[in-house]
Amino acid sequence: MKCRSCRQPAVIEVRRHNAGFCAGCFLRHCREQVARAIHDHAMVERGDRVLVPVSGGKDSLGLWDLLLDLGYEADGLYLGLGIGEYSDESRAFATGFAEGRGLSLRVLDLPAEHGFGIPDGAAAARRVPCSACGLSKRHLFNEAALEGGYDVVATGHNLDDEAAVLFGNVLHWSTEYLGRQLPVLPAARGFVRKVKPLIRLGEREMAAYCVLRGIDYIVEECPMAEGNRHLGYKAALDAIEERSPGSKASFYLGFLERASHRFVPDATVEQERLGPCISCGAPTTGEVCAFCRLVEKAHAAPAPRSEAVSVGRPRRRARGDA
Ligand code: Q46
Ligand code: ZN
Repeated sequence: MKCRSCRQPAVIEVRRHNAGFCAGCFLRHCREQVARAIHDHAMVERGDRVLVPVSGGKDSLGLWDLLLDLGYEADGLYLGLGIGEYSDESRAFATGFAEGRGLSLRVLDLPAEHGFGIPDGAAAARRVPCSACGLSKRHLFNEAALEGGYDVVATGHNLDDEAAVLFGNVLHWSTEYLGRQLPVLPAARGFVRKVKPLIRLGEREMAAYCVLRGIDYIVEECPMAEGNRHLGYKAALDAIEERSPGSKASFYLGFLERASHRFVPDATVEQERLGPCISCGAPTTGEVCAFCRLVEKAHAAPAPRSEAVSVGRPRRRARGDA
């Protein structure tokens, strides 16, 4: 197979585009896809300060690299989740990337700063781990961005991730989630703008991008992911994509173009009910935000499984931003 652009031998085939690329043209293709997503959805403006939460995986490290390459001012944020060896390893990949390139990376640690790790916090709150993890990340990324004066948080959700989430939301007709499943969530009352610049690149493309750019990333999946519904949706879409290349892109990008606006009113109702959490000041629809409730439950749990639970107490401070 030859490269679609320059006719040199191809090193990767992207079936969705029915094309092969040589290394140089593939890297350019990735940059173009990110630049197009940013432009089409007005994600980031020149001069914006971007915060990129990095997990040590291919998507977040690749995104950080791509944003810098495209000339954006982007710093990293690593959040330790207290998931045993997996967290130790992922942190080493994130710090290794930043140190190797002389980049600014802020490191936060859930057990050290809030007194619990995801496995214990989830058990204490009777939530599935990914739910406790997701709400902690949303809260702490937003808080870090506000504290650091960043304009935007850019996360490494790729096309496969977004198509799988959409699939789940459609299966259950979760219209409120569908109304928020946008590649840009604008800044609003205590929330920093959030963007997903990798929506036009799949998992395989991101892995190839990192290999070709010499980016070392953690290949191992988070052990907490096992059995979660998201992986089932991904597998179902993979099977469809195998038979019909381009299905994921037309499903997700078609949703953005033709259907997403229909669900926005369902999400707006929730937004209008937001007020400040009485404990931390973050925006919430209740009195106390979901993260503070999780922290309370983790601390109240009688028999923590990890030593991390005794490390600290929840921080109580007011932030009058919401
Ligand atoms: S880190 Fe957290 Fe993921 Fe692990 S606990 Fe689930 S959500 S799987 S991106
Ligand atoms: Zn709170």
